[in-house]
Amino acid sequence: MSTTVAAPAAPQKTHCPYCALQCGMELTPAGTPGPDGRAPLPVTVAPRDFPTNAGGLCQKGWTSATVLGVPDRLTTPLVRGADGGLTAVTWDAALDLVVSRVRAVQAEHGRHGVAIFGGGGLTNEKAYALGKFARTVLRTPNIDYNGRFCMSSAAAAGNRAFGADRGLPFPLTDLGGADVVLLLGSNPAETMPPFVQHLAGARGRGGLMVVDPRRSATARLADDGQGVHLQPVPGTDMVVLLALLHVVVAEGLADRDYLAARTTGWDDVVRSVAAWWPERAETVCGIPAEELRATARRLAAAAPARGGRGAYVLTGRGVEQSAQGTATVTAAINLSLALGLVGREGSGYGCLTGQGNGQGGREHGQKNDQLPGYRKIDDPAARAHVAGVWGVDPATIPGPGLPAVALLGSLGTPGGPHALFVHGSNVLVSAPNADRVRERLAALELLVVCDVVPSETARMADVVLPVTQWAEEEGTMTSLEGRVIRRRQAVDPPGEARSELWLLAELARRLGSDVAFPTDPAVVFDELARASAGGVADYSGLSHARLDVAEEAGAPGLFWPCPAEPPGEPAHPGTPRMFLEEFATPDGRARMVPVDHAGPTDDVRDDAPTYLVTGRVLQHYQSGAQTRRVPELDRIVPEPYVELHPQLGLRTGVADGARVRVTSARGAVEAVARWTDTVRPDTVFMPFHWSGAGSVNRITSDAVDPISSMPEFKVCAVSVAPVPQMADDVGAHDAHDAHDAHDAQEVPA
Ligand SMILES: Nc1nc2c(c(=O)[nH]1)N[C@H]1C(S)=C(S)[C@@H](COP(=O)(O)OP(=O)(O)OC[C@H]3O[C@@H](n4cnc5c(=O)[nH]c(N)nc54)[C@H](O)[C@@H]3O)O[C@H]1N2
Ligand SMILES: Nc1nc2c(c(=O)[nH]1)N[C@H]1C(S)=C(S)[C@@H](COP(=O)(O)OP(=O)(O)OC[C@H]3O[C@@H](n4cnc5c(=O)[nH]c(N)nc54)[C@H](O)[C@@H]3O)O[C@H]1N2
Ligand code: SF4
Ligand SMILES: [Mo]
Repeated sequence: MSTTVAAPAAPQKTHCPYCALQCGMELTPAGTPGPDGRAPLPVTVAPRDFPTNAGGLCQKGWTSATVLGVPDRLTTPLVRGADGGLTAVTWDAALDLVVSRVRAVQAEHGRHGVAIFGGGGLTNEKAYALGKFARTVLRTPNIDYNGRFCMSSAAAAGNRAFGADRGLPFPLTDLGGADVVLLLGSNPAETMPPFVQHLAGARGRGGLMVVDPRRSATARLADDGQGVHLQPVPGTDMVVLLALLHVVVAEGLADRDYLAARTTGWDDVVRSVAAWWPERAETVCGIPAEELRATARRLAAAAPARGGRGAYVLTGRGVEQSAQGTATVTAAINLSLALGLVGREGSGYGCLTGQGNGQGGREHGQKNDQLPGYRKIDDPAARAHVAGVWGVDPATIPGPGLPAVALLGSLGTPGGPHALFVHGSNVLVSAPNADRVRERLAALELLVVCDVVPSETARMADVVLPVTQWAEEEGTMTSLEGRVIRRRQAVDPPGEARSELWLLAELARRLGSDVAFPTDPAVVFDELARASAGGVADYSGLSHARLDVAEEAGAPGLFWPCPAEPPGEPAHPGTPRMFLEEFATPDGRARMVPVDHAGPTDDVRDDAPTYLVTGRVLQHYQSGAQTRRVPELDRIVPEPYVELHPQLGLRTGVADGARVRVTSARGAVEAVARWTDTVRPDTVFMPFHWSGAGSVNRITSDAVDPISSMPEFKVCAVSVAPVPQMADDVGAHDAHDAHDAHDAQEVPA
């Protein structure tokens, strides 16, 4: 039944499984191949030279191969038995069960009653197949993915302003030449450590500017004359940006020629920042007016129009995961356009995409409102083109479905989905207001989770399907720069683990569909390329073979758009730098849109006077499903914690190292307190990588941005108190552990 080819027992050039930097690595099977030529575990990981990492890897990358052989790796399908536990079964039995339950749900609730939740870590091929499966086999509108948690505000703002959303519309190595890099809400020193080398140029010229309510590892890179750290009140970056643009206007620092030639909407934007003079902004964001003025002047001086070497404005999740995330990114774009930075070599605006395939994952149709090639699902021409590639009637392709938070919130409700397939996300840990998500998952008639390990979400499933992971499969990923790169197989999958391409093809066949689902990733890519032809994200000039040849010839990946050229013409070289001539809007100009400050939805108040901000630590990745299973990483950061300022600790009676309870309108979590003066005294910080009593998403807000539907993970209001040390403390823990154990069924080894 296996469709995977035995991997040759030779070193393979591939990329890290985790973040969007997609550091280049080489995997070498360390054992001797068996008589069948199969490459056994373990494999050794070595960094290799690739433009984003230049030979570097972070701790997660170095230890990534451990996840291939973890003791609880899923190796066989599991179904929930009469006793409530998960039991190993054959693929046939598991798929038969899925098919009969899907049919029952469809019969009772209609086609939209079955939903899919995808992931930004899936290869381009899998993301494409998943969207196609939803629209042609299930014929449900309800497919969305975890990129909604991650990239959607920057994507919405980029699409609106530039007509296209490629996180970095320039190669990362361009950063090195700039005088100034302004980083808003991004902590690459922990989230993409090898990225830091690209900041060396700006640091050397004193031009690294970091905006973060914490003095993060990245903010510390701006010490000793290498730049500045602005430490705003959480959720007020909008005000910082409006004030910077106010100064640019007031002091005549804008690039008037560029604005006239390349943009529309400038006059409205000028009016919109008039009321945000620095002294007023200071009262909201807490950054001294003179610091705002100095920052605006330094940034403007770096702009090409003023004779500088160039400047980049980059946003991360700190400003995007907000109910005003799209507006805040728009403010960052307005500032960049005012200074003439965008679509110009040596300067630019970009957002730092997070997940391994966060960029490609948002292009090929696993978004609720999207068809491949970054096409809109409600555009008749797009529907006709893609229907032609799929061999279906355009009228059978459903319209837009529910975005992620609404999708999860409607599970098991009247009119909502009653069956859910999860591919590449651990929503029980990573979605906002997670206790509510647990309730909704429990209300489903069918939960199918495809994963490589028994994640918290998998342990709630009715059916768990073991799939192949990065080093066990072929495919492509698209890095944070929009560079399409090859993922290569180095080892064979264990046990009965199967590729999701095979799994979707099997389900399509068993559900009676006659739509073709190829299982060879190279063939799927060719189809994806045809489906993307003429779209915003055009891959039609690419193929696995072309990418392999280009890499051999020293071109590590090719940038989209890369359209197919007519026969006889030289192949399109790809597009490292976008918008140099014009933007992807109908009139070729960037659209400036006025925005204003609203503040967090769940803002501080008397009974919740402290800001909670959330984010990441170097050693753990996302929900921790993978990195918590790597002993070297787990040992360094074994449990959740709460960073708080000593002043707040003294005021609330929470000692350093003691257990602290953090309570929001949604509930309470408990973890170890870590005193640090790197966080503002009005703010606590928690990483989100764990389940259980200290799982911060049990208390985060599920308010969403009205344009992008991205949830407000970053800022909510909480109160902070010591956890009583006595008997009732023990009681509280027991109760929580019991609650967890109840839902998290043991998985047979
Ligand atoms: N180690 C590690 N690396 C990762 C990941 C991981 O889980 N672990 N995940 C990958 C993914 S998917 C992503 S999306 C990226 C995310 O990469 P980043 O965006 O760099 O990561 P975060 O830690 O979520 O947030 C960055 C910073 O935002 C700050 N912040 C919080 N609230 C605010 C605010 O109101 N304003 C401002 N200006 N800043 C604020 C936090 O203090 C934090 O330092 O990382 C990728 N790389
Ligand atoms: N409070 C708070 N919450 C956040 C954030 C935050 O900053 N603060 N950040 C948000 C962001 S930016 C993101 S991206 C999300 C991410 O959170 P999740 O969506 O939960 O991401 P992961 O933990 O990476 O989950 C990926 C799962 O897919 C599995 N997997 C790996 N490879 C494959 C594959 O090829 N196929 C399949 N089917 N499964 C695979 C992994 O084992 C893992 O269980 O978290 C969000 N949640
Ligand atoms: S920075 Fe990202 S891609 Fe590079 S090794 Fe670390 S996790 Fe992997
Ligand atoms: Mo992300």
